[in-house]
Amino acid sequence: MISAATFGEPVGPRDARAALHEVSADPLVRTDPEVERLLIAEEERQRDGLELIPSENYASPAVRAALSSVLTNKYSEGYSGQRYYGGQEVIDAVEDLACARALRLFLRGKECLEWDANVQPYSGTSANIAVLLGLAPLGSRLLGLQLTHGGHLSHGHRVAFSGIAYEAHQYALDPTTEHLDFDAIRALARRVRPAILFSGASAYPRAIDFRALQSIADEVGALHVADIAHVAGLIVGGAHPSPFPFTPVVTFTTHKTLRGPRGGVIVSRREHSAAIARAVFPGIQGGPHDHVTAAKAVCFQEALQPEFSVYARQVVANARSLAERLAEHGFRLVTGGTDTHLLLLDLRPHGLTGTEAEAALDLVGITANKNTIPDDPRPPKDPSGLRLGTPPLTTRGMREDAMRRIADWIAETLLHRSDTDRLTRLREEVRAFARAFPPP
Ligand code: DSN
Repeated sequence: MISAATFGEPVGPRDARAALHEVSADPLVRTDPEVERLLIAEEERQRDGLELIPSENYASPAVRAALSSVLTNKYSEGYSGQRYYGGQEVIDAVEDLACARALRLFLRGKECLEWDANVQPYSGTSANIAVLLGLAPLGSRLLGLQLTHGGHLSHGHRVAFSGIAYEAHQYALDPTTEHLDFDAIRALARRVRPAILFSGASAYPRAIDFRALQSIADEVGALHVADIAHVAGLIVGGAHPSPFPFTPVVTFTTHKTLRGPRGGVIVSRREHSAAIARAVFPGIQGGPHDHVTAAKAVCFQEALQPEFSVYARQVVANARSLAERLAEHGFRLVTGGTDTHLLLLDLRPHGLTGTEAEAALDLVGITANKNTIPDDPRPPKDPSGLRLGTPPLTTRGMREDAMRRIADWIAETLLHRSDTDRLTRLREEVRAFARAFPPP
C-alpha cells in the first residue's frame, strides 16, 4: 500500500498517484537503486556465464522466497520450546520441520529416533567449531586431511580456530596415487591418538570411504566427525557412499550440492546432541537465522523428491565428462579423474598458475577457482591448480555434451590466453551458450 511514509514526506492525492507510477513492483528499486543495479549485474553475470565453482549452486525460487521472508524479522535464541523471546510458535514449527527433514535426508524410519539435527549453524565452519567445542576439550588432539591435499581449514589448519585451539595433526594423500591412504592414516592415528578424527574434504575428487575412516576411529578411540559439506547432495541422491548410520557426528552445508541457502547443519547420535546444541548456542552463535532455517527446510523437501537423485547422478556424470575431455586436451587431473562433482587440474605441465588460469577464464565468462594441488610448490594464494565442479551447470540442465564443449572452451582459453581476439570470440560463444540454459 502507498502511504506518506513510503516516500518519507506527506503527499497529496495527485502526488500520490504520480508516485504510484514511479513505484516499481520491486521495493528495492525504489529504496536503493544503487544496490538494485549491483544485484542486476550479478544476476546477469550468473546468467551469461558458466559457473564451475564446485561449492556453488543455484538455489530454487522457493528457497529464495523463504530467504526473503518475514522470518528475518524474528529473534529466537534457544531451541524449540526453550527460547529466550516470546512469539515463537511459528519459528518453533519451522525449526522442528527443518530438523525432521534433515534427518529424513539420510536416515530411514525408526533410525531417526536415535539422532538429532541442529539446523542453526551459520556455516559449515561454524558447524565444525561447535562440534569441536562441544565434544573435545580445548587443547586436545585432532586429525584431519591437510588443506593443501584437499582438506578444509576447519579440520585443523594452523590459522583456523581448529588449529589454534587444538593440537592439530594432519594426514596427507598417497604421494603416488593422490588418493586417501588408509594404511597411512591408520598408522598416524595410532601414533597421535586423536580425540576427533575428521573425514571429508573440499578439493578431493574421489569418493570417500567413510567406513574405513570409522574403523580407524574405532581402533584408536577417536570420535569420527564426517564433514560432508561438499558431497551431501550426492549422498542424498545416492551418487556417493554415505557416512550414515555408523558415523556418530556428521556436519554439512546446505548451499553446495544440496542446492539450498547458505548455512550449516550438524546431525549427531542423540548422546552427543545436548553438548553440540550448547556449543552452537550460546557457545559460538547468537540468534538463529530463522529465514535461513525456513529455506533449509525447503531445500530438504526439494532434495527428498525422486528427481533430486537424477540431478545428483547427472552432476557426477557431468564431472566425469568434463574430466575426460580435459584429459584428452592434455591436462593432468589430480588423482587421474573424479568420482564426484569436482575435479582438480594440475597446471604445472602447461606453465600456468591457478591465478592465471582463473583470470583467463574470467575473461571468457567461465568461473572457476584456483586451488592448491597435493604438495604444491606454490603458495595457496597463487597455487598450481584449478578446481572445477558441475553442480551449478547441472542445475541449469546441462549434460555430458555440454561438458565436452565447455572443456573445449577451457582448453582453448588456457592454451591461447594472450590472444585477445580469440578470447573476445570465446566470450560471445560462451554467453550465447549460457543463455540457452537460464538459471532457475
Ligand atoms: N569455501 C568452501 C569451498 O569452496 O569448498 C569450503 O568452505
